[in-house]
Amino acid sequence: MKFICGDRSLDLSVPQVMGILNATPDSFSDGGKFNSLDNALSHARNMVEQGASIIDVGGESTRPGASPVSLQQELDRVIPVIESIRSQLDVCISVDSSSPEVFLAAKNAGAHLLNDVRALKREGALQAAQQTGLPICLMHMQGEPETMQTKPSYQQVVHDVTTFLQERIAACREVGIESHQILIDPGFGFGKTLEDNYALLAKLESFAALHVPVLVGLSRKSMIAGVLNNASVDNRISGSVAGAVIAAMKGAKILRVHDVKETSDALKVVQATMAKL
Ligand code: 7PM
Repeated sequence: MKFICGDRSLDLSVPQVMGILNATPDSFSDGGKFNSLDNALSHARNMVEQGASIIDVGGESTRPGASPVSLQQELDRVIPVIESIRSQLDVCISVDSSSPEVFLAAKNAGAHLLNDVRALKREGALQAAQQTGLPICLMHMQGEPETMQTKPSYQQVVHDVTTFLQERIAACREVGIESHQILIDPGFGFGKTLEDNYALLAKLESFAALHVPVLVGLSRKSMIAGVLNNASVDNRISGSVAGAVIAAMKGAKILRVHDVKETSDALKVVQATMAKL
C-alpha cells in the first residue's frame, strides 16, 4: 500500500506517525525570528529521529475558542518552516491549513501533503488543492473552532460524519482529485462531545467502507483528559498512546501525535501483532 505524496511515498501497510509541529508564536517564539525557526526545525528533527515519517506544520490555532489568524500571518508562520524542513530533513511534510493561498505557497515551498480541518470547504480550496496535485486529508468538523464546542449535536454521530466525508470525497473527485490522493479523518474534538468522540473511536473500522486511508488525531485532546479526571496536558501521554493503539488496531493508517517516541514504540507492538492476524 504505497501512498504517493508529491515526490515521496508512504508505506501505509504499516501505521505511520505524523508529528505535530505548531508554527504558532505561542509554541516557537523566544523573541527573534531565527530562533523560532531554529526551534521549529530542531523539534521537527527530533520527531523524525523518534519515528515520525510525516511532519504536520500548522500556523492557525484551531483550538476550541480560538480566533482566526490572517492569511499573511499564516503564510509568515508556515512557509519558512516548510522550506527549512524541506532543505534539512528527509521526511514527508504536511501543511495544516484551510486556505487556498497557503496550499499553493506550501506546495511551492516543498510540502508533500495537505491537511485541511475544513475538508476543502473554503472558497477556492477544492480548486487550489487540485492545482497542487498533492494528496489531501479531509477532516470532519461541526461548526468553526470559535464556537464548535458550544453545543455539538448529531442524529447519529458515526453516520453523520461518514456521510459528510463521503460528500467531501465526491466533491474532490468532481474537481479531478483522485481517490488514491485522499485521506479521511473523523476529526476528534472538532464539534464533538466526549460521548461522540468515543462513539467514533469505537466504530472507527466502519470508515474503511469509504475505501480511502484513515488518519486520526486524538493526541492530548480533551477526549483523553475527559476520562482522566481532566488531567493536565503533561499527564495525557499514556491515554493518548492508548487511543492511538486502538485507532491503529481499528485500521487507522496515520496517527497524528505530539509524543512521537511513545506512539512509535506502541505502534510497533501493534504492527507485530497485526502481522499475525
Ligand atoms: C490547540 C488545540 C491547537 C487543538 C491545535 C489543536 C487535527 C488536525 C488539529 C486532527 C487533522 C490538535 C488540534 N487536530 N488535523 N489538526 N486531524 N487531520 O489537537 O485531529 O492538534 S489541531
